Amino acid sequence: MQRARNGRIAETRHGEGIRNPRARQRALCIAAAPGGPDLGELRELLRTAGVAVAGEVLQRRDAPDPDRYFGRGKLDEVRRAIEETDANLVACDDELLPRQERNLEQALGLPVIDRTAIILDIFADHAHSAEGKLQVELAQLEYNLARMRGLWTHLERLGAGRVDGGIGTRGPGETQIETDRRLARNRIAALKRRLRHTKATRATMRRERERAGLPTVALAGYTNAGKSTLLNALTGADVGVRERLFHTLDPTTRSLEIGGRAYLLTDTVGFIRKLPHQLVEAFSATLEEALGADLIVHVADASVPEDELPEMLAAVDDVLEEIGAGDRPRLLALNKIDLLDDERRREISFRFPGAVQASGVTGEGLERLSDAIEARFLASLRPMELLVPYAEGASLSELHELAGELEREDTAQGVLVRARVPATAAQRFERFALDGA
Ligand SMILES: Nc1nc2c(ncn2[C@@H]2O[C@H](COP(=O)(O)OP(=O)(O)OP(=O)(O)O)[C@@H](O)[C@H]2O)c(=O)[nH]1
Ligand SMILES: [Mg+2]
Repeated sequence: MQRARNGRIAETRHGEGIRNPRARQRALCIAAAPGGPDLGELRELLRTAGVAVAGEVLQRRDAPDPDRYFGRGKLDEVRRAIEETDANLVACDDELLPRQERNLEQALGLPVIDRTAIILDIFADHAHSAEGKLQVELAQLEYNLARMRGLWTHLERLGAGRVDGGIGTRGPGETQIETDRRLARNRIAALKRRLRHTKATRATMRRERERAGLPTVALAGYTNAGKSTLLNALTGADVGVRERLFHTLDPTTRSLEIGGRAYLLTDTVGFIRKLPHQLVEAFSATLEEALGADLIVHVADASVPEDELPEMLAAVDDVLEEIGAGDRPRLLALNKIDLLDDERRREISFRFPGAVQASGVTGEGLERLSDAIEARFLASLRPMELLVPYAEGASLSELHELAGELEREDTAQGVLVRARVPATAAQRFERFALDGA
C-alpha cells in the first residue's frame, strides 16, 4: 500500500492526471460514529473517485478504537463481509491514524484507504491549473509524510522484536524510508516556495483590482451546493458544473452588474465535513484571497435531507473560521429550491429568515439574491466628509469612481466632499477626513 501511494505521488509529480486509478476497485465501507454513522457521503466520494461500493459495516460507538478503529469482534464481522461481498479494498469514513491503518491492513489482508486519501485522490484528479496541481501535490506529500513516519517506527519495532536478523531487516527499510522522507521534505519545501511565488503574483493582481475599486463577492459553500451554477446564472459565465464532488478547484472571477454598479463575483472550491487539514492549508492562500471579499455568499443546497442541512452549514462555517474569514460579512443563499415543495419552502423561510432562496437552474430568486448583495453593499458604505487638496486630483477622481454620486464644493483649501465610500476603501481617504466626519 505504501509503495502504491508513493507510486501515485511520482505519477502526479509529472503532472499527468490519473483517470480513475481505482476503477474496478470494490470497496467495503466502514464507519464508527456515536449517533450511528451515515455512509451517504462516503459513497458519493467513492463514486466520484471511480470506486464501486461493495458493502458496509457500521458501528455505533463514541470513539473509534485507537489501535484498530474497530474492536476485535467487529473486525470479524468485517472479514466475513469482505468474503461475502468480494471486496478488494476497505474504505474508512474517518481519517485513520497511520497506526490504525497499518493494523487494519494487517488484520484484514486488504488495502485500507481513509476518507482523507479519497478526497486527496479526487482533488488530484480534478486539479487543472498549475497552482491547483501544486496545492494538491503539497497536501498529498504532507499526508504521505506522516504515514512514512508511521511505517518507519513500525519497522523499527518489528526489527527490535526479532532476535535473529533484527538489524539486517531493519537497516535497509529504514534507510529507504529515510531517503523517501528526505526527498519528500525537499519536494515540500520546493512546492511551498513556488506557491509563495504564485501568491505574490496574485497579490499584485488583487491590488490592481482594489484600485479599480470594485466590490468583491465570493461564493463559498459545501461541495455540490451549486456555487458554479449560480455564478453562471448570475454572470453568464460558463464554469464547469457537474453532479460530482469537488468539481471546481480553481477560483473563477466574473463581473456582475447590479443597479448600475459592477461587482466581482468569485466561485471557490467546495468544502466538506472532515475536510483534510492538509488541503485547507494547501489551499489557504487562494481561499484567503477569494474570501477576503467584501461579502461572502454562503451557498447551501436546500434540497438535502432536513437533518443534514445544519451540519453542512456548520462544516462551512468551521472552514471559514479556520482560514480566518469567519468575520467577513455573510449572506446565506439556499439554492436548489426548485426541488422543494411549498411546505418545505415555508419551513426553511421560517428557520432561516435572513436567507435568500434561489435556484441556479430555473433562475427563480436570482433577482432577490442580486438585490440582497446590493443591499449588503450599500449598507456597508461609510459616509465621509473630506477635504481633498487641489493637488490630490488622482484621489478625487478615485472617489468619484468609488462613490458614484457625491456632493462637492470648491473652497480655498481644496474640494470639500461628502460621499459614501466602500468600507474597504475608506481607509485610503481617512487622511482627508474632517474632524467629526
Ligand atoms: N435542481 C437543481 N440542481 C442544481 C441547482 N444548482 C445546481 N444544481 C446541480 O447540482 C450539481 C452541482 O452543481 P455545481 O454548480 O457544480 O455545484 P458546486 O457548488 O459548484 O460544486 P463543487 O464545485 O463540486 O464544489 C449539478 O448537477 C447542478 O446541475 C439548482 O438550483 N437546482
Ligand atoms: Mg463548482
